[in-house]
Amino acid sequence: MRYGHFDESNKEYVVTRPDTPAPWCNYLGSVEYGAIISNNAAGYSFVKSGASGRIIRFRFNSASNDQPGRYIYLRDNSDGDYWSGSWQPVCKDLDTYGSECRHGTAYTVIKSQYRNIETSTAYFVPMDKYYEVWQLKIKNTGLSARELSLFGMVEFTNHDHYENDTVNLQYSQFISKTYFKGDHILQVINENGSEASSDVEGSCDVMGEPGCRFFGVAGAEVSAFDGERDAFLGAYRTYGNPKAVEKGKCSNTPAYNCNSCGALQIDLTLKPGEEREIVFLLGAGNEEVASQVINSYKAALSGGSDLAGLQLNELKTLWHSRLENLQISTPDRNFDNMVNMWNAYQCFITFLWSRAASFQYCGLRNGLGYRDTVQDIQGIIHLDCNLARERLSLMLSAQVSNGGGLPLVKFNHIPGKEVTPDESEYSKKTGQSFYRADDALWLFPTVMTYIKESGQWNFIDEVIPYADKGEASVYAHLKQAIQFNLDRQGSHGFPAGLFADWNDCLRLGTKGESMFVAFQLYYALSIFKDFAQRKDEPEDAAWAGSHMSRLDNAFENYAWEDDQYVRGFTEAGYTIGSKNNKEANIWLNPQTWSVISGAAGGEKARLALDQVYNKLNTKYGAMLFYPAFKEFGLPVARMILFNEGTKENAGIFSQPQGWLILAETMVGNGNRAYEYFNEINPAAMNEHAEIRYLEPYVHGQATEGVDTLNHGRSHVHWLTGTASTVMVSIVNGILGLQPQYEGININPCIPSSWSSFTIKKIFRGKLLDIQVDNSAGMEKGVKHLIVNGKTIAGCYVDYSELAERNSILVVMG
Ligand code: IFM
Repeated sequence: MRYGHFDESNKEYVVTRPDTPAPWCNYLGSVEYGAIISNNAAGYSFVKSGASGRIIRFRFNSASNDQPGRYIYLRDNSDGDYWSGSWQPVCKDLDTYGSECRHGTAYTVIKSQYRNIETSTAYFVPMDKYYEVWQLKIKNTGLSARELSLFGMVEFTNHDHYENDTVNLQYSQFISKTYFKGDHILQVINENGSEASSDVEGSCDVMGEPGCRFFGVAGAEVSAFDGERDAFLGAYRTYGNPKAVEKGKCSNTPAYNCNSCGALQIDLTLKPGEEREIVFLLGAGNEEVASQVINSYKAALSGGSDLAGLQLNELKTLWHSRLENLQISTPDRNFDNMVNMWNAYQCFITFLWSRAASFQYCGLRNGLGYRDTVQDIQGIIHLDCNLARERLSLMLSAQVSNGGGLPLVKFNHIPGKEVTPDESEYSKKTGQSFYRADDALWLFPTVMTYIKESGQWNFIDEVIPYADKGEASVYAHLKQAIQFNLDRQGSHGFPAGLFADWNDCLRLGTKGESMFVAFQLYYALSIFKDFAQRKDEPEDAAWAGSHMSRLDNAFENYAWEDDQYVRGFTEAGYTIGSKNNKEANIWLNPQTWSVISGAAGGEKARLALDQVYNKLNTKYGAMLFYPAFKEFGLPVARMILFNEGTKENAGIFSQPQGWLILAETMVGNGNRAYEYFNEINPAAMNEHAEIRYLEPYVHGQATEGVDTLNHGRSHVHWLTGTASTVMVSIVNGILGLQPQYEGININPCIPSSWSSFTIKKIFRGKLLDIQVDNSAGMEKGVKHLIVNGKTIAGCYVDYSELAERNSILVVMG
């Protein structure tokens, strides 16, 4: 069943049926003022943190998981019939109510049509602002005049902190008030003073400023208001039938010791064909700020200028120009939709918000996970190198001087001054007390990709502080990261798995060994060796090379079983992922990472990937391992806690699918890589949205495997490492765009049925207008390139060949 479609030219997904299987969301704003909104206008807003800077209340895990939100009610005063500008919360019968939601780049437009009244509401956060705009256009499309009342409504939190607001009502309800100020409702929290944030050292005795939020309107007079939620809704009612809307009159009740809200009533008459624009404004700020903001829209509306429209266009221009850095046209529209818009946009959203705010999490941990963030960077390097470099430098400054990464990098991270997991204070502050084995190893592909894409080789010599003490060049940081794992090994000479490797559920400890980390380490050594050679550091290169040889032998002697790699060894000597095991006897990640790392080539690579195809693949992607754990479990295999076929317990974890696609392209299997991509491509599931559940335009964290009752159902939308991993596998693997130090390889690995396709890529400021000719029906292999008329053998273009705009023909064969 389908609920919408892609509008490629506007870079939008259009939801045409509002009763989607789950709320289908979008992100608005910036890390300063962020917002999440569903296709039915549900969701929440926050300043800096979804957990501790919350403005709109949202009830996680409520029955429809889609309330409350940013609601605009409409009432026909001739007969009292009422509806909402988004289908929820009033939920008129879809036979009489028309609805459309357009999710675009940092904006969402929701339209309604009911009884000859059309509304269109654009929701967005203007660039660099601490407030959001709900730009409502309302039109009477009928033949008679209409007497209407509109009610804009938002439920405020009583406390900035989500938990206090949700479960500590004996406190939070008594610190919040609302005032009506003519054109807005002002909510004041802690008017008598507050305790400053507990993140600040010794803060509990410090008086802080009151916190203010406002909900106002420009373009119409307010005829009545409610600042108290229950006065607006009425007792024992829901958002679907508020008393004020039913009666046609707000009660002018401010909030005092109860739940605050902003509800503004506007009465208006619309002549036949008449259209009005009314702008609701919600944000953080006191009365002065509110008045400034609201007055700017009033002035624009009365002067006939379209301030909201201009701001919306500014956002579109910014986002579209970012996405323009890579655009493709292939025979597969669903593939193009993901590359050109949605996967790229998701990469930016995960990069910006990390794992902070969604309909599944609200960011309680207040920091950046090390591994997630370093991987997220990879997803945007090809689109915005500068942004990537800034975050990469931050993450290097969160590496401890012993080489490991801080598991959680606090939002107020201070390089050189942080405590580490070796000290109990770190655990008190972050709840994390152990190193993960993999964290700093993600730096290697990320640094390499950044340098090759940007051409900024000198980054390798940039001096960056460590998190705890001292400083070193990026090169030395990397060497230290390798040392961290060399210093922590088990009896086979593989790196210890510590508190976790990529798999949060695998607790191998200080002596159990992880093959994932072993392959990551091998890859890190090969990248470092290459850096050392370029820097003319032969001793370092030899050092890295000798560890690679040692690992090669260990892989051969202990990790390879006929046609597959094992997953690891416990401290007690049990082999995880051995084919002789009853459970979990074939794992996905060691097979793919053996190839990605370069440790397995030729026959071994082929056999390992064939095992995945034969034993783990399903029509919705490859399972993380199989069969699920039912017996072997704690303390090592914590995934046993999950139902079989779910998440890390034999589920189809989405992020590793990217590694699988990449590995297949590395061995030249374009058909199989594409098959795997199609299995997990959200856009390809648009017609079967009732099976997948999640938004058909974003990757989720995991899909249910074959053991569950709902094979194919996906969970945990938007904020997942899948975005970057799949993006890398497409850009680097399928499209074959592989920047090198002094140029670029263009070496696609595609389905043999694609006879041609085009790519437009901005590479170090130069346009590459690429046409791929695959009339030979290849999966991989480039005969020659024609670059601006000059024929070049192979797939490499040296930077010196490039002009500002380049026409490149890639002839496969
Ligand atoms: O790798 C992790 C990630 O850091 C958080 N989500 C789960 C993944 C797999 O365990």
